Amino acid sequence: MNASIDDLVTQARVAFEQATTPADLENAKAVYLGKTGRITELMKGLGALSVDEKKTQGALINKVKQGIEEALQARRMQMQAAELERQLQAEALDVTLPGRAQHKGGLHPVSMTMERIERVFSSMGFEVAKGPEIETDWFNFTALNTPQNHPARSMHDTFYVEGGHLLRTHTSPMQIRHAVQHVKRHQSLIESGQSMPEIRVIAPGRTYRVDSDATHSPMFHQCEGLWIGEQVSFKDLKVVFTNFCKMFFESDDLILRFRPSFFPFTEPSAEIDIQFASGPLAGRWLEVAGSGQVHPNVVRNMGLDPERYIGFAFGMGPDRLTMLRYGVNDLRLFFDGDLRFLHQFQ
Ligand code: 2NL
Repeated sequence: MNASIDDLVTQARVAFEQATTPADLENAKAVYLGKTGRITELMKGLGALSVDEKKTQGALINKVKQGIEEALQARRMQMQAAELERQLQAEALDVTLPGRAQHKGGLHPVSMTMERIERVFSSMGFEVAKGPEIETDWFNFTALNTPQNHPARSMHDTFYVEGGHLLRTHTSPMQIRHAVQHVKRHQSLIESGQSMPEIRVIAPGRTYRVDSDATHSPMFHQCEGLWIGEQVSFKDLKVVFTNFCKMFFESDDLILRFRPSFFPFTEPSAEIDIQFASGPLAGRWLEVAGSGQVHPNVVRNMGLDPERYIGFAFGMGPDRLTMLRYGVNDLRLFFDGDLRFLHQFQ
């Protein structure tokens, strides 16, 4: 009898060990310590015993009960510890893993040049005008004094789209649009014979020509500039463009040369060449822009009297300026989208 009572602790311990969940453990506990459990049954049996037997048997049952409770408590702690360990494992962080990279975007080198040009001219009081890439024949050619038979108008050189429209071959049409708006805005001033505020604007943007090789892309960038007033001279063109070059290339060590040329929209006209005194391009004359005094017919097409208003215009290629500034030797690199090339500018 006593031996089997002593065994109860061992039996209970085994049952508790075999329980794998807290619910299992509570069920196992009920078998020994519950209302109809083994210990309770033994307690009930004490009533039939003598006083002496009650004493020894009661003490023994209590000892066994205590042993079972200890075994239960030990198993509970063990389960809690195991559960905690499992959670820690599940939530473990491997701090040695490489971090998730934050991929930062960046501007295309030509966009950097465009923004640079805009900043420099803004600092000299120029507005920045942006507008349509699909143009009318009037704004792209006729208003710019380009005759009907001019080769630039041929299908060979210009992309034509439906409805007689075309992809602009330069950004000058945007300057005409800007000038016409400017003149309209100040019409009453002009009609009353007073002075109109000067037109000072640049037009940066995408332009298109039927042309494709190592130095020509069918889509390329252009930035034109226009300054119209009553006292604007070729001297102002020289000052403005020289200042621009010095600011753009961040160098005072350069000289400009204005070489006679021809454009339908300017008269006289000049190519602008630049020469650096130092650096990898030192000593060579590099062509950077076309320019000239705005042709009287073009001034008239802006809605102004060419006898009173005069000015200059220029046009340059930001793609080429980007190549010069960063030492890039192939124009096509700008349009291939090769990240190995583009990353170098970030
Ligand atoms: C070049 C030549 C040039 C102009 C652009 C212009 C614009 C107006 C009126 C008169 Cl609204 N002229 N633009 C003038 C001379 C040259 O660009 O070789 N560009 C890359």
